[in-house]
Amino acid sequence: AIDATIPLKSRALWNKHQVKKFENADQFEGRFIDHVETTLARSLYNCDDLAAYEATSMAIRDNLTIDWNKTQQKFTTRDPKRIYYLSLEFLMGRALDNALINMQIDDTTTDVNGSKATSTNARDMVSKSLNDLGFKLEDVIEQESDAGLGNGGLGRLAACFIDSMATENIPAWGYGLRYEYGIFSQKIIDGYQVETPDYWLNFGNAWEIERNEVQFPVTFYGYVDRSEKNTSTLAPSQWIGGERVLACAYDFPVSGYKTSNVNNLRMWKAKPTTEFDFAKFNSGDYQNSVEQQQRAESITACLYPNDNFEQGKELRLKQQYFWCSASLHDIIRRYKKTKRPWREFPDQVAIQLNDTHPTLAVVELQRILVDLEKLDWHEAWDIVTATFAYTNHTVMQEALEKWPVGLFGHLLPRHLEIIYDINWFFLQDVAKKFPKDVDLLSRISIIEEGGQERQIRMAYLAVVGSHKVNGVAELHSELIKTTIFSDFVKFYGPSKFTNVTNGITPRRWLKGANPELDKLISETLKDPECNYLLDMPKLTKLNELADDKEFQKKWYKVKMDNKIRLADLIKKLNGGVDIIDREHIDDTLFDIQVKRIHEYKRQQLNVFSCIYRYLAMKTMIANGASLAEVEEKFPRKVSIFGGKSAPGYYMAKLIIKLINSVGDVINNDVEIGSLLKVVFIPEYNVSKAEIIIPASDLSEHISTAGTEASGTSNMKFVMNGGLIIGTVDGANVEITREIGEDNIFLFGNLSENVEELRYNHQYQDTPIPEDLEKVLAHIEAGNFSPENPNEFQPIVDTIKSHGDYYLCSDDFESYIATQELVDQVFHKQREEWTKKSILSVANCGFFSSDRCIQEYSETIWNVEPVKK
Ligand code: T68
Repeated sequence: AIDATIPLKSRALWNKHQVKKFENADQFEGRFIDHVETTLARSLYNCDDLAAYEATSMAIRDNLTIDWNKTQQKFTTRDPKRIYYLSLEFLMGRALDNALINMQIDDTTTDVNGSKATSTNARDMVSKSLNDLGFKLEDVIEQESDAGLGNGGLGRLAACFIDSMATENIPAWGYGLRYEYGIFSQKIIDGYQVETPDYWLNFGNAWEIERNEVQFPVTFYGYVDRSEKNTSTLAPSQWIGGERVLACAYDFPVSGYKTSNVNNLRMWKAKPTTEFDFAKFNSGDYQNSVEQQQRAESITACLYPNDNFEQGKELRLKQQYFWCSASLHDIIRRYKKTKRPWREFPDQVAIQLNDTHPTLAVVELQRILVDLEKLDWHEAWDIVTATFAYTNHTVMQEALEKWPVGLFGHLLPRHLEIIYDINWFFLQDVAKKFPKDVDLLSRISIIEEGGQERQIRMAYLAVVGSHKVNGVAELHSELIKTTIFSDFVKFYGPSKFTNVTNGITPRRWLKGANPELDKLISETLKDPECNYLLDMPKLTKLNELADDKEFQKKWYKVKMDNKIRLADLIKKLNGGVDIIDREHIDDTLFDIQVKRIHEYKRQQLNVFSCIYRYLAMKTMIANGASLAEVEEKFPRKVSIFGGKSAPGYYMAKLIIKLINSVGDVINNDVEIGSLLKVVFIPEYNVSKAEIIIPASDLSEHISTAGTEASGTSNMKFVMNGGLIIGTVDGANVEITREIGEDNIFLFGNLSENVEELRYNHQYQDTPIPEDLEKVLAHIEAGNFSPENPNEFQPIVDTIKSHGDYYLCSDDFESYIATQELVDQVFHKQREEWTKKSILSVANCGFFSSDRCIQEYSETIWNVEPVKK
């Protein structure tokens, strides 16, 4: 592989100065000081925690970069099939701790005191070195801002997958956008969500490598040139672009657990081209011309802050095309180096579409093959469909991407033509197969007609352009076949549609977030090197210990410590004042719902149940019951909420305000003391999740059946020994199967009944349960908003007057009854509870994202690991 044209003398020099990784504490310390004094231009005397964080990160990045180079060289020589994961969101969180967990060091040197250091764990080694240098690893880690380049589940899934692909030695690259502003940060002011910009790059980014040499021009607007000879759209066409911007690559090395393979996450930033509008310049409008150019950067300025909702803004479409075009040209450039013919492209390249956001890549590849590479249309289309596969994350109408043809054709005129042609051939095939079904054609068409304007249905385009379509949990994968894609199942047959149940990386979500639990597990499994993290089904050994009283005690202690850690965080966020009663912490059920705020996720149902509990407690007291009697009926509990609302989502923001207002009333009611508390944790993000999740006794996954495609926080809670109260929705179904139905608290209506229940609300008055009526009446009376009594009326109205679309009233009673069962087990049968907690962890192995990546690799991508 070594280029024979390089003279021996030069090669010798390169070899002599070969860059080496640090391999022990001493070498790490040397690198650290190097970076402080040269890269950061600081010294011993002004090296603060932030500088220490940067120097540590850069020292580790150096090691990763060396392995990255080797890995990429190896892939170039071996030339295996590669997988490219296209995601508009990568919700990575912090990198330093994760890199330390993944890294292996074999330290055999002796330190200054003559004692032999034997640590093989990079985290311990770096921690000790930082101590010696005058820092604490925990404080250093805290300096890093979260890379919050995603909204929620979809973006975090991409981050877990990129971790598992590296761990599983899959030749994979991720492609995304390098937003200057990630998901906004959330302040709570007077109970309301207030958004502030997240300029996460404020202190630079130690983990990225700016690749000035990797740049692609990307074109927008313009027109399609139809020369006389060239009247058929199927023939190659010339797209004469209007605006041009540059896509510049920023690379993030992605390490895997216990492997020297380092994969790449390539993120594009938009920059102005160096071309200049000379007409403007000459007319003296220099300032304007510069400003125009500057506008290029706005393409990658900001992440769209909606989850499960598509707004249809032109800038969003621009982001999508910018990213798809740059990524495809990069992929093709790499492919072309192999000198293989085009027909082998799908044997070497698999591209996974994370939702419909990258569907333009399908069209762009077809355009490149037909217009630029001059392939025949059908030959090109076979290559395209063999390359792409598509993951669907939702069946909810408001989240399905559609673009008005006017807006689309203005920005991407040639792509619109190609979509029409794709559709034309597709509909011909459909008509041939079902000649009598006239309605089918309009139903299945990629172009939706009949509304005010024709719209492109991106999900349909993604299905037609891919060879496999998968849902993200079993129930969801069945639902897409019977609802949004039922006509496609009729046409293609069911085998095009498959399921890959989501997963999470146990490195971050177990070892990183819950070091005490990791320690207990590795000791118990006699696995000091923590190899179980690569083979999570090994945890089933814990089944034997579920009844062991000694083991239960240790298990319980871990949970207690994590609850104290969370109580400390809540205290800090509350200005140093405790909300949680420290004296009774082990008797307090930590009941947690953290996720994006959305009506379908039903935080409102949870807060209604808090109000119900509060009112019932108050009634008991009013009737003369003692606090002990109240506690007997309603044991100690703190309901913890967290999550962001999309800035423009009125109802979700009002739900946040309601939670805070209810908390204000309940937390300040001296009559009930500390028996019930309601807490809203502001700015829920990945690093907060790492503290919150390990502290749960119970977590809430209570979406209306059939609405939550999978959910992944449910898996995180279970992996940390928290029990679940949930509906029969998303991956709750598989969690029940894996851990056993005795270890999960399920309630509520099933998805097959949802349609009928909704119908009943519309056409017959469904009665509202009496206890819910009381709750709603209390809200309507203004008891949580004395200054503005009608403030929460819109929430009440969704249930009483607008058809209760999310079926809160239908599930309320079984929810309350199930909570009573929870209280019973937690407070009266604590050993039983701990046993369930142990069994949850013992049987959660299926939910490792490593298993997902193996399934995708074998059943969809047809790629294999490349190890040594
Ligand atoms: C989530 N989707 C699903 N979407 O809601 C969740 N949407 O059930 C599933 O577990 C997870 O994906 C992973 O599969 C999202 O998070 C978005 O964030 C989103 C972003 C932009 C546009 C639409």
